[in-house]
Amino acid sequence: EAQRSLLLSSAVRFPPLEGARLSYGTAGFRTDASLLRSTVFRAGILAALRALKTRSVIGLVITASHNKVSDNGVKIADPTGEMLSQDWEPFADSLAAAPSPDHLLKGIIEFAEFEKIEFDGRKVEVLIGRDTRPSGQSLLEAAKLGIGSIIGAVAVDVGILTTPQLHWMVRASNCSTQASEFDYFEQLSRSFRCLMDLILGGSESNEGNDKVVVDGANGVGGEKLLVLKEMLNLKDLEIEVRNSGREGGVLNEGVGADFVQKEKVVPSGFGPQDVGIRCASLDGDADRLVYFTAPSSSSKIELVDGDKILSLFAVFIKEELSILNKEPDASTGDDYQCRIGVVQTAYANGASTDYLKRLGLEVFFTPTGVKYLHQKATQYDIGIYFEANGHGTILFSEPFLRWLDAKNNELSSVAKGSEQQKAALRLLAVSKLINPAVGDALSGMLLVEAILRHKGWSIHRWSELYHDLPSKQLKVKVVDRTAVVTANAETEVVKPPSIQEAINAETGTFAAYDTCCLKAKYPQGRCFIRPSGTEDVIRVYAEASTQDAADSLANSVAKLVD
Ligand code: NG1
Ligand code: ZN
Repeated sequence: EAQRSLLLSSAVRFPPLEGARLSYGTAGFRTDASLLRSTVFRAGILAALRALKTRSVIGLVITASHNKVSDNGVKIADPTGEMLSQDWEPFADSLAAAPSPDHLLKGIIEFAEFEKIEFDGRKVEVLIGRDTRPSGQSLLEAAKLGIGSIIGAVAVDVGILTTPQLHWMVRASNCSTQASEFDYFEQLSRSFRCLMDLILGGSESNEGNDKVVVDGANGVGGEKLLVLKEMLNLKDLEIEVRNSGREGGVLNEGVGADFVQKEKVVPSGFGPQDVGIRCASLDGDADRLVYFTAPSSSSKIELVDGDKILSLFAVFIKEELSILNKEPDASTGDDYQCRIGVVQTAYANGASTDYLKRLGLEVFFTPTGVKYLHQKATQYDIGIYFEANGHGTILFSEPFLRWLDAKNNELSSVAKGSEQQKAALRLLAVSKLINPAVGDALSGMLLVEAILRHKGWSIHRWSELYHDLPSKQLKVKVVDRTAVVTANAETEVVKPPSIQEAINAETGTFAAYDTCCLKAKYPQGRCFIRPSGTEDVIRVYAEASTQDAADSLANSVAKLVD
C-alpha cells in the first residue's frame, strides 16, 4: 500500500508524452531532451525494479552519445555491466507508453508479480551517470525520483562519466570493493604500464610515432582522457587532447567519431598542421573510437575505423597465442583449445571481413547494436567485436583466463622471462586493460597505442592491413520506420516484400546464368537497408569497387525507400 501511494504521488509529477511514442531501441530511449523527463522518470522505476529483481547494483546512463546536443537519452546497464537484458525491453516500452499514472501503476504491479519481484524494503543501489549535455541535470532529477519511488531502491549519483566508465563501475560494484571512478583510472593505467613494460624491449624504434592527437568531440571523453593522462605520466607517448569542451565548442558539432567516420573529413580543430600525425576521435560519450590522418591535398582523410581496430587487435592476439603455444622446449604440456571469434555487423567493410577470414578467424554477423555483438562474443574464449563506427571490445572467458593465469605461473618457474611467458603476461595485461562491460574509447585507444608500439607500426602501416572498399551511407526520413523489417543480420529486407528484389536488381545480383554475358552492374557491389534504432530514419549502406559506384548504388536504393 505504501508502495502504491508513493508511486502514484511521484508519477503525477511526470505526465506522459503526448503523441511521440518511444521504444527501447539499439541504445535505450533517445529523442529530443525536452520530451524525455517522463520517460527518464519511468526508466528510473525500471532500473529500480531490475535492481530488486537481480539483487545487484544496476546502472542508469543519461546520454545521447553522438547525437546532437539538444537530444538526450537513457539506458540501463545490467549487473555485469552489459546492456539491459533483452527480455525486459518490452516492459520498458510499455512503461514508457503508459498513458496515465494509474496505468503505470497497474503495469508495474502486473510485471512485478510476473517476475516475482519482492518489495521487502531490502536496500539495492542504482548508479546514475550522465554525459555533459546541459539537459542531463534535470533528467538526473527525474531518474532519481523514479528510483526513489520504489521502496528499497537507492539512487547514487556518480556524476558526469563516459558511458563505458559507468558500465565498468556497475560491473565492478557487483564483484569487488574497488569500483570507483578512481579505481577505473587506476586499473587502466596500471595495466597499460604493465603492457608497455612487456613490449618496450622488443620493439623497433618508434621515432616520429610517439604522439597521438585526440578529438574529444567536445564531450566527456576529452576531459577524462586528460585525467587518465595525468595518472599515466608517460615519457614515451605524448597524448594531445583537442575539442575537450573547454574551448567552448559544441558537443558533436563538426567533431567526434561519428562525424569523422561518416563524413570522412577532419574534425574541427584539425588541419594541414596535422599531416603525418596519428589522430584519433572519440564520440560524445566516449564509447566509440576511430583513428585517422589528416590529408595533405584532397579533403578526404585516411580513415582507420572500427573494422581496422578490430583487425589490429585480432592480429596481435593471434600472434601472442601462437607464441604462447609454440615453444616446445618450455611447453608444459597442458594445451588449451582457445576459440577465438570475431563479431561484426553488416556495416563492416567487406574488405575487413575478407582479411579476417584470410587470417583464419571465425567471423560471425549479428544485427546492429552492441547488445547483439556483445552477447555473441561471450560465446568464445576470446571474442573480439566491433561495429565499423568504432564501438567494440574484447571479451575473455573465465576458463581461458584461469588457464592463462596457471600457464603463466608454470612458465615463471620453468621459463621465466622467455618470450612465451611474456606472451602470457601480455595477454593477461590486455584482459585487464580492455573494458569487459562494453566498448570503451579510452581503454581501446591505450590498447591500440600499445600494439602499434609493440609492432613498431605507423598508422599508415596499420591502415595498409587491407584497403577498404569504397562505401556510402545515407539516411532517408520516413513516417514509420517499423514498416521495414529485415532478416539475416539485417542484410535482407523481408517486409515490404518487393523491396529486396528491387535492391537485388539495382545491385546487379543476377542469377548465375546471367553472369557470363552480363557485366555486374556494380562490381563488388553490396547494399542493404534497415530501420535505425535511434532515429526516425531508414539507413542505406552501399559498397562497391569505386566511390562513384558506391554513391550511385546508395542513391538509387535510397530512392526505392522514399
Ligand atoms: P542505429 O541508429 O540503430 O543505426 C546507431 C549506430 C549503431 C549503434 C547505435 C547506438 C550505425 C550505422 N548505427 O544505431 O551502430 O552505435 O547508434 O549508439 O552506426
Ligand atoms: Zn557513444
